[in-house]
Amino acid sequence: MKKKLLGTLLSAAMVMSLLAGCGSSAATDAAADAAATVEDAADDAAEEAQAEVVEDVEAAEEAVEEAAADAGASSDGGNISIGFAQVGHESDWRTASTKSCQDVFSEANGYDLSFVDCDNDEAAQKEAVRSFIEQGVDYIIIDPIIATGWDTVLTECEDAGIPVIVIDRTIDDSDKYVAWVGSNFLTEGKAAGEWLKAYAEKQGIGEINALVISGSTGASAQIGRSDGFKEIADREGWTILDEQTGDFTEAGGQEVMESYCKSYEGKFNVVVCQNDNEAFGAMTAMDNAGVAYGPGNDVILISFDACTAGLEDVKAGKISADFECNPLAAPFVEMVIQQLQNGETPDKEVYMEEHWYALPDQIVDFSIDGAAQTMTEVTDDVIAAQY
Ligand code: GZL
Repeated sequence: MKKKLLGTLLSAAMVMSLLAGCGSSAATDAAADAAATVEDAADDAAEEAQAEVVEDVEAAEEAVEEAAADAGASSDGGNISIGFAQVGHESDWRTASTKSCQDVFSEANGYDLSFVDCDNDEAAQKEAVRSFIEQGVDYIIIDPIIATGWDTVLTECEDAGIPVIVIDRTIDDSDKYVAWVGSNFLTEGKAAGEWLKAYAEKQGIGEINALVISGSTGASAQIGRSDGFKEIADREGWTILDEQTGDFTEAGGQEVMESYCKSYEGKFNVVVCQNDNEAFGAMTAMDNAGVAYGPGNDVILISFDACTAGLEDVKAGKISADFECNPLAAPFVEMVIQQLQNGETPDKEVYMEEHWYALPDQIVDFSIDGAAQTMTEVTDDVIAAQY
C-alpha cells in the first residue's frame, strides 16, 4: 500500500510542477485544481493505507492471541487461571502431588494457580471449589477427598462454564468433568494380593492371616485397594482378621497397629498398609511390641505408594513389597488443558504408569487378570530417582 501512496504523490508532484512552470492564470487555476486533486488522492490513499494498517494490526493481535493460547496463556493474553482443591498434606505422596502441580502450573509457565489445601475436610473442599467459581478461574482441578457427594458442585462448575479436571482419586457419583488423570486402585489392590499368593507359595507359607490398615474411608484409593486385595484373599481362602482406617497417616497407622498388636498378638503373619506413611507408623508400633517383620521374619509387611522413604524401607528389609501409586499427574493435566485451549477433546481417563517394587528375594512372577506383571528391584539408583 505504501508504494501506491508514494506513486500517487510523485505523479501529482510532477503534474503540479509542470503546470506551475507555465505561468498563465489558466495554468494557475489548473494547478490549483491539480493540487486539490492531489490532496484528495493523497487523503484517499492515506485512508486506505490506514485501513490496511489497522487490518494488519488486528491480524497481528490475533496471531499473538493464538500464540499465547499455544504457549499457555488465556485468550486475553493473560495467564491461564487454575483453582486446585487438594486433599490435604497427610502423606509423602501428597507432598509430591502438590509439588508436581505447583511446579507445572507456575507463573513462569503461564499460569495463575490458586491452591487450597483442604486438610482432609470434605466440606472445605466443596467450599474451595465454590470459591474458584466466584473467582471465575479458567479451569478447576480437584483431587476428591472422597468419591461421592460431588454432582451438585460439579453442576455449579458446569453452569459457570468452568471445565473441571479430576486427578488421582475418582469421583464416582458424577461425570461432570472433562477428564480424570490417576491410577487404577483396584489393580493396585489385586497386585498386592497376587504378589502375596506367589510369594507365599515360594516361601512355603500355607496359611495367611492378614491385618489391613486402610486409607481414608470412602476415598477411591481406599476402596480400590481394599476391594482388590479382598478379591484375591477370598479366592485363596485367606483370613482378613481385621481392617481399620489409618487415614493414610503415620499417626493413624501406628495407632491402629498398636491396637492390632494387643488384639491379635501371635495370630497374624501379614500386615497390609494402604500407604507408606501408615507403614511407617505400623513399624513403630511393631517395634515397640517386639513383633519381627520383613523378609525372613514372622510378619510380611506390604505397602502402597512406593515413595522414596517407602523404598528405603524396602531396601532396608522392612517392607517386603511396595506397590506404587504415581503422584506426578500435573504434566498430564497440563496436556489436557492445552488440548482444551486448542479446542480439542481430551481422553476422559488418563492412567499413570506404576511399578511394583521389592528386593531380589521378594521378586516373584505373578499375573493380574491374566496379565503377566514385571517387578522392579529396589536399588540405590531407583531410590534416588523416586518422587
Ligand atoms: C492415592 C492417594 C493416596 C495415597 C496416600 O492415589 O490418593 O492419598 O496413596 C495419599 O498416600 O494420602
